[in-house]
Amino acid sequence: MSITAETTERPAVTLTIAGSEATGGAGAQADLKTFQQLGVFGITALTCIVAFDPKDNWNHRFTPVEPQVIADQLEAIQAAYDLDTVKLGMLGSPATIDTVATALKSQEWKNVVLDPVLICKGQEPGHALDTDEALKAKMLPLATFVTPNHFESLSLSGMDKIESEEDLIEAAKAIHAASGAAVLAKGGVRLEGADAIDVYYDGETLEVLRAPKVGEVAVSGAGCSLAAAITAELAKGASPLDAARTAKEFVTAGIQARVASNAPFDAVWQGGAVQKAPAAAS
Ligand code: PXL
Repeated sequence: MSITAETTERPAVTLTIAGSEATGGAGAQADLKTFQQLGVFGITALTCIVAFDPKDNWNHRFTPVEPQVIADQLEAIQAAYDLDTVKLGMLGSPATIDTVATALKSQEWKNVVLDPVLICKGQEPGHALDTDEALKAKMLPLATFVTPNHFESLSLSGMDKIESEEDLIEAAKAIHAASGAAVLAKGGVRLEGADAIDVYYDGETLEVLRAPKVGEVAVSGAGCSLAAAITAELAKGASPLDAARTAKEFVTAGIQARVASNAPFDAVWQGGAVQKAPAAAS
């Protein structure tokens, strides 16, 4: 293979504030691979390190990064780049949420994409409850776009069940009302039916995005890659609805091309999605 320089165009710069998931399926690793694949320059502030435990049913071993170390990373990043787009992944503790909220409030943002990762197996439940509450109180108001999964939609909407497309629409509307953000509420494999549906709602436009389910088992990194793809598209100037549509196609292709692993979940392969060339001007 030979390599040649192809472009002199400068990419948009996109930050993810997220955890490391060591096996590379989810977290900051999935975000950076997605950013690269969609043509934006990715940077990361790490909030925690997750190492699955193969001796204990692949439960999560969770190690938070010291708040000062998170603040230091963000100080370096915000001094080095004039950023307007950020993605928030696993934050994992009230102390981390405070640190990240302080850094976010130190500047203006055009796009704050919140993947409201609520609990991580292996975390002590009382601790997780505090984290959920801090996330709702301190992060949700800063978000311009939120991407809750089924479990997170229940928690953020306060609904006691989401079993149908109508329920998911109600949840998306409730989360929009609580946050003011554009919402993409993900049904994934949790809702019955042949399609994986996601509900987009921004206060004006309601759209149900559909793609045929690829199997009935969730794939690691799908949620992270979806939110990262939305972030990349917003950074390139797409509207929130177009960003959601492109991200859905990107993740569907990544699930179809998934990488098998010995862990319980296969991993999304972000390289499975190839960008279409823009239509030639006629
Ligand atoms: O998929 C949610 C997620 C996000 N971030 C990190 C994770 C996980 C799930 O394992 O480990 C770091």
